[in-house]
Amino acid sequence: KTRRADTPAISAVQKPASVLIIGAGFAGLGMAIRLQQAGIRDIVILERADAVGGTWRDNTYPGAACDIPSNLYSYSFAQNPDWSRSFSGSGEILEYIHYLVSHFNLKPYIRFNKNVTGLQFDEAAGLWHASTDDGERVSARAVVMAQGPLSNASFPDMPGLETFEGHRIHSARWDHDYDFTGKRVAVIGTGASAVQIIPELVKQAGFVKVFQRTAGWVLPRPDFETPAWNRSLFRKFPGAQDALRKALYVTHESMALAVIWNSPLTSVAERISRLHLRRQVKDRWLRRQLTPNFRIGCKRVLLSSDYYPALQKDNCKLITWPIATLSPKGIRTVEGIEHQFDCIVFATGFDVSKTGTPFPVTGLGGRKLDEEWARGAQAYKSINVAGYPNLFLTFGPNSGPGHNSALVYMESQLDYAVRGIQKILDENLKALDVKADAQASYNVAIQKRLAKTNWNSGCKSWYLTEDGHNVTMYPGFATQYALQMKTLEPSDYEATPA
Ligand code: N01
Repeated sequence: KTRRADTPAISAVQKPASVLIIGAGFAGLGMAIRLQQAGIRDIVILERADAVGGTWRDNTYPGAACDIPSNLYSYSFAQNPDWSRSFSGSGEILEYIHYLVSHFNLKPYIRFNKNVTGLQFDEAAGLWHASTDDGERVSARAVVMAQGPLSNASFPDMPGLETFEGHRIHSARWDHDYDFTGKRVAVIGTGASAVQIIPELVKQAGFVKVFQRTAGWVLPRPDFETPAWNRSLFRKFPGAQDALRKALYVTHESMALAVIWNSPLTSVAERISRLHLRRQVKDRWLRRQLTPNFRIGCKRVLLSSDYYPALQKDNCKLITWPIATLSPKGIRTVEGIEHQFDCIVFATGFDVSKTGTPFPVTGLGGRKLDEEWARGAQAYKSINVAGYPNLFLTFGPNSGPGHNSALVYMESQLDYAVRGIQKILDENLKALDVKADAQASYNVAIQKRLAKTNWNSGCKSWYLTEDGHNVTMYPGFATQYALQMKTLEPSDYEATPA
């Protein structure tokens, strides 16, 4: 049917959906699968890009891969027996995401190029209204925010940034048309993205200078090709893959003891990392420059077996002088030397909003979520916020993992959201709103536990707000997190019938 120019916008007459999901990355698609499996199919997914995949669609830099083993970095309800490596590359992870879309027939739910610009709760109707930047309005009984915590690439606020006349590339928005062959390249940053990019860049570029502000802890990455017999075993006996997944889960859980809290295992992990450095870097001066000055776990632990060797290639140099300014020709460090480049790669991370929301969210009585979160985001069990009924967050405040697969945490959140949404629909509720006191006491307990973690041991990281509050990470084992998400305690919620 063709729409006449004077017909009202479709949205104005569209029937509200049961559930609106914002984002078609891992979380949004997983949410749709779990809802579908619970018999809820009246779903709309709004995706701002023109393709699914979220972070794995965007992060296509050379060497992009996951630093959690693939058997754990996938959904337990959709295991992939065919992973080609122990740690898969971004291309294969994206293929897995495409597989989820086709296998679970998710395409019909997704509306691409729909950038949500605001969410508003209509108290009288018990509906959320989402507006998009092309002027559409989509309404739903419940909303799941799955726009991703690391989806906005950030260029640091450096003097002279705009004056640089060469090429600028951000790790999360790679320019595949740029030919690095023979080029003079700078890499700013030495975090998880940089340690994957640098070994690939040195293979192609003329030379690479790496600007390090803080040396990170690096552990070896046991990456290998999966033998064919292993894949056929997993295909024939899915139980064998389940068993491996459980073993990987337990191993990662034990890492919590090393990286979350300061324990004897913390020192063991540091010793292993120092040994890795000593084995791979013979030059004492370089080793000193690469030795971290904070406790392991305070920042994200890096996994790489080829980062240190890459730094020692003839065409690579580590620069530890702080950057003073960018100039038209390159980068000037504080001791006054100008390094000239054709291209600067910014592996400088993401704009992780810890005090705001990606778009205005208006709840009961016109309250605004970013005003409430101005001094640090908080939620009940990381998923619900008092005053914003029927709204579920994925990777909300204090749900980040430092030691285990993000997807393990994600599954707990998705299943919790299904429980809440089922309650809203089955009991025909206008509003299911977490009580403010339940949220407050949950957060008092979380902050008390956070104070004792390595994240608060003095380093600066994207986990913390400017004033040192950790509103990002969950201070415990993934198992603890999963347990708390197993039950939706009705007494913690205010339920308003329609
Ligand atoms: O970003 P980062 P990332 N001047 O913020 C430096 C996930 N991830 O993209 O440490 C100079 O960690 C900054 O220096 P410093 C993972 O959760 C996962 O690498 O702040 N330097 C740092 O070295 C990870 O935690 C995978 O002193 C500046 C770097 O830039 C998250 O993404 C792979 C600077 C930024 O490191 C982010 O990782 C990749 C400045 N002004 C990423 N500003 C997996 O394998 C910043 N830096 C799953």
